Amino acid sequence: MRKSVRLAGAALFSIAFAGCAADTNDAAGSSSLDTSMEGSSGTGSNSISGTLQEWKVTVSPNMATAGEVTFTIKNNGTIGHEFLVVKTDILDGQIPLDGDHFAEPSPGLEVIDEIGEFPAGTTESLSLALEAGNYQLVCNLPGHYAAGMHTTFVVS
Ligand SMILES: [Cu+2]
Repeated sequence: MRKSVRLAGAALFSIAFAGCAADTNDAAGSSSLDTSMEGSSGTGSNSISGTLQEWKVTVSPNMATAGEVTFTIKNNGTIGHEFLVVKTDILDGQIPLDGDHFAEPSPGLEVIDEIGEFPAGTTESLSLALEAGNYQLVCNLPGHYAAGMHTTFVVS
């Protein structure tokens, strides 16, 4: 079940990324993720940078306005991590666990999308449309949420 969720997330990511690339000129086809926002308007204030490591999630800024939000996340740890965008009013770190991780789906939360587990030392991006509300940005690999890999994010 988790495997299918991951695949769905990866597919959505690909679609979102392709859509993002289509917004820029063909001439920008070779540009990196870092420069992609230069060619478009309206997404600059919703560009979020962050890191994953053992055992925390850090993003800056930790808020955005409703609409398209782009997360650029580096795995600064020594092992693989994943990055989930979870819409929930549950307090930071308080999502009830089913064993060593929380179930997807779970009552009181919605996993909007995710970057599936990616290796230490690499950076991935995820663009998605977010509604106003309270979010947690988490890693839900076994034991990682309980160990501290979660932070709050607010969309207004
Ligand atoms: Cu992790």
